Amino acid sequence: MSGQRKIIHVDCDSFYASVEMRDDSSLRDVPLAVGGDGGRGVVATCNYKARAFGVRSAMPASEARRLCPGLVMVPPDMPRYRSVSQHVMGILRDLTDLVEPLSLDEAFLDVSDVTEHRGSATLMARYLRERIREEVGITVSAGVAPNKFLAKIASDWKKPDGLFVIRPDDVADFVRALAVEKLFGVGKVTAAKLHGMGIETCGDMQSVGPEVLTERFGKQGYRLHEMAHGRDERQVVVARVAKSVSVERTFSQDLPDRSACETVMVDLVAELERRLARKGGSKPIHKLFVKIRYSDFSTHTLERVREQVAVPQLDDYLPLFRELVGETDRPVRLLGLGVRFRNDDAPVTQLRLFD
Ligand code: TTP
Ligand code: MG
Repeated sequence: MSGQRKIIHVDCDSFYASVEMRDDSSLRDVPLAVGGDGGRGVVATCNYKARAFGVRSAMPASEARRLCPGLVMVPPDMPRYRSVSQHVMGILRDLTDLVEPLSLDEAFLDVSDVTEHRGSATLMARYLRERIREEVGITVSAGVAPNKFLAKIASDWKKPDGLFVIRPDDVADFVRALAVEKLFGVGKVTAAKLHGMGIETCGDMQSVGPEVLTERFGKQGYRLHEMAHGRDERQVVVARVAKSVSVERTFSQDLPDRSACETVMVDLVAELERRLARKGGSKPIHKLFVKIRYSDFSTHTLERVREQVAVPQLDDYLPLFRELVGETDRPVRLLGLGVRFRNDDAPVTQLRLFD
């Protein structure tokens, strides 16, 4: 490993609720929860006004209402949260390719080799928070540290709308006072066991030593020992880049002829466009392809290089389809279409071996 790493962890504040407040000004000054409001509804998240009443994620809606009688509840709108998430992740990826999303609203960045912002991870985190606030219209909290586990703790430290930095020189002092509950993987059960051993902080854990911890907790014990010393070698792992995106549909009743297929392709093209927006981003397209399965289960595909299309339309696929099926009308069981991306930039992966 080459020297000290610089990791940023970014986590949007009360994410679903923040999106709702952004898009509807009447929700900005009220205690707000997002979730199912019915008899068995559950709170997905809530804004910080509602948290002041004790409302929390995963709480039954009925309990949330009891704690906070003025609570406003709205149903979740996942497509909108996904699109806001893409916007946020796009801003992060502008800074570096080494972005590892953990969910819609949080990600790790390895900025060790970024030279912009004078190479300062603190300045980078400030810049990201500012840009997301201005361009997306929501607030995010960020943590900066020499590794993932500390960066994640740091982003939580000053939430909401906060930034907290743990410099390499601060790590020893920081972890010594850190409650074991804050450690990754330490839930109620492990915490209770540790307390039973007289261990409240990482400092306490340091004095116990790795043998005792491994004996008591198995493999997790060693990780606890490492974290108690502020160590975590896990790399930021960038997801493998999609090589293709496609949609296909199997019909409960075979499509009788070519014109029926062409009608269905209108829907498939629309679905492909949505999926491309989600998965493909703005990657350049290399090929288009069409797949067909006849009622006798024989399957055929045809692909053609088409580099000029940005978002493929029905007219881009019809020639391929017609070439593939020829003149005969045979009943069709499955129809699919898709794109393959140009593969000239090697995928940025930093795969590593932890756990
Ligand atoms: P979190 O980041 O855990 O929570 P949050 O963004 O709402 O609040 P904050 O980070 O400021 O503490 O989760 C992100 C989103 O995931 C959250 O907005 C809603 C969803 N979620 C659920 O649907 N159910 C849950 O139990 C949790 C914890 C989150
Ligand atoms: Mg969050």
